[in-house]
Amino acid sequence: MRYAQLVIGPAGSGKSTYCSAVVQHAAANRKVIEVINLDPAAEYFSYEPLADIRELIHVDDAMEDEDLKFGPNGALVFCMEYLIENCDWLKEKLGEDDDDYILFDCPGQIELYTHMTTIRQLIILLQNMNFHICSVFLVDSQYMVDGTKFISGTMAALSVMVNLEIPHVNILSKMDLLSKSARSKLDNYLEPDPHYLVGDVESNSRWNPKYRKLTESIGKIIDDYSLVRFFPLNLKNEENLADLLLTIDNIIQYGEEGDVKTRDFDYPDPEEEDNDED
Ligand SMILES: Nc1nc2c(ncn2[C@@H]2O[C@H](COP(=O)(O)OP(=O)(O)OP(=O)(O)O)[C@@H](O)[C@H]2O)c(=O)[nH]1
Ligand SMILES: [Mg+2]
Repeated sequence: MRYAQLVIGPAGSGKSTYCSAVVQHAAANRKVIEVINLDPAAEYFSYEPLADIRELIHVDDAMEDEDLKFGPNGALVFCMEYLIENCDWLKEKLGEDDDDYILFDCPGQIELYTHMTTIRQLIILLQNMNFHICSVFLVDSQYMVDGTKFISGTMAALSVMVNLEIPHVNILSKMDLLSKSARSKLDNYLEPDPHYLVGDVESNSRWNPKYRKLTESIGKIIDDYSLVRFFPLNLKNEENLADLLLTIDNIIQYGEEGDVKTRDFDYPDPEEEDNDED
């Protein structure tokens, strides 16, 4: 069995920084976690990647090509499709070792996760290579400290969860940047209470009553069905990171000794049961 985190999220949400922090944390605990850069437009990251998509294709290749002439966003989507079409490159880089633990540092284009199918195809490819995968969706906590933004971020997370169909953890990144008052406001949202969220929505526009009602209904559905939860992450706090990794490791069954146990269960004989009732 092999283990992976698909590190995804909007542009600049802290994906590459998270990958570096996880690698360092693992090293400090004598564990090996590797990172593969899957961002064809990446310019800087501080980890040493096991593989780098830019060796296969760079976003500039798709933009400068005389026939393709893509803009930056189309070029990025093209590169991800190119990766799937040329998946032998990735297979070769991943090799066939058992027990690997890999972080995939993905691009920051949200459409890839909310409704396109390329990342889903990548997931199937990895699952066929024996990977247990968890998607880790980072959202910058600074954009979540008012009611409407929080609901909007929650809906984005929900779209990703529905589109990718794999075990999923939502992270509020960059918690170290929040002021005390912003932190306590966010704490109220983390136990989602639609009334609290709606209380935060401004009430000075003409269409506001309807808008409030819609916001409240969405908040209520999310709350009633426990659809989305966020894990607040402060990378400067090792214990906080360790807690998160423990949750993820449990999800992907990393570190469990031996195979997953199967239940030894004898189904009752229906005939015998009928006789008992008589
Ligand atoms: N203070 C603080 N800054 C952070 C944290 N995580 C990321 N940053 C900063 O936020 C900026 C973006 O971080 P990245 O890790 O490059 O974000 P990304 O999601 O990989 O960005 P893209 O790959 O461009 O989508 C950088 O300037 C980081 O230094 C954090 O936990 N705390
Ligand atoms: Mg990045």
